[in-house]
Amino acid sequence: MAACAAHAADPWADRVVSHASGAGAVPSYSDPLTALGMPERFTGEGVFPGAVTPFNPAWGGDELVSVGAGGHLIVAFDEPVVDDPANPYGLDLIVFGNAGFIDDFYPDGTVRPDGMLFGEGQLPLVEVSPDGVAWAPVTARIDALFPSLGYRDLTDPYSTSPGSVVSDFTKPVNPALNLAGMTFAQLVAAYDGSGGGTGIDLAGTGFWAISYVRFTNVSTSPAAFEVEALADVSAVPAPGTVGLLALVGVCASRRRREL
Ligand SMILES: [Ca+2]
Ligand SMILES: [Ca+2]
Ligand SMILES: [Ca+2]
Repeated sequence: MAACAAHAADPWADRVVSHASGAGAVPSYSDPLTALGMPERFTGEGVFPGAVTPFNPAWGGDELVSVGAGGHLIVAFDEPVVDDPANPYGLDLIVFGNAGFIDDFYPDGTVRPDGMLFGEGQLPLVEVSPDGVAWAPVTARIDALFPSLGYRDLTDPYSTSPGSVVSDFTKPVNPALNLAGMTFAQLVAAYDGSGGGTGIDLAGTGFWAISYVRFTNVSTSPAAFEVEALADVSAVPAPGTVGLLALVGVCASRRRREL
């Protein structure tokens, strides 16, 4: 029931604990509060409006925070992020950035054969903690794969209007996926309903649940990474479990009828 309660609240980061811009941070991305709440589905409002796709990542000044060399960002979740065995691909936490695929076939939207990104950030040290005191590092190349996708029903990677079917920002992309050379339609299909982002597995940290995430820019020369949002992955019970739950539901309703 604890897991149900956790997901009844919102799955996004809730508080900024600490932030230092560091050297080389993008000046227009200076507000750490932009890392809280849901990832962006639509960007560039009032300037160049467009749906967020892996070819058109979020870029608004009110959407991203940049962390330069020597800087850091610590955010907290009100509900713990759990290393739940029912989380897809073992991934428990998703971090969204502003990297996008370079499109050699603009405006068709085709991932280059080498899968090259633009806006990819400096690789930070990412650590997690249950209490903000004890920390453990995780393996995560954030602000790179997988670029965000706001909608599932767009055919134009540079759509100037929103789609009508939203993606799931709490569902990780299959980390084994190789998107090289894919068209936008193939990419949307491959995301399988996910809204993208970098998936992180808490296994191996020694923590079964965490509430704090710390990003530290350990670069020695001015270089930055950007954080757009964080999400707690939604657990997906195995088919057998769903069957069992359905059975319990049937039993409960039958019992009610008998009473
Ligand atoms: Ca939250
Ligand atoms: Ca944001
Ligand atoms: Ca896990």
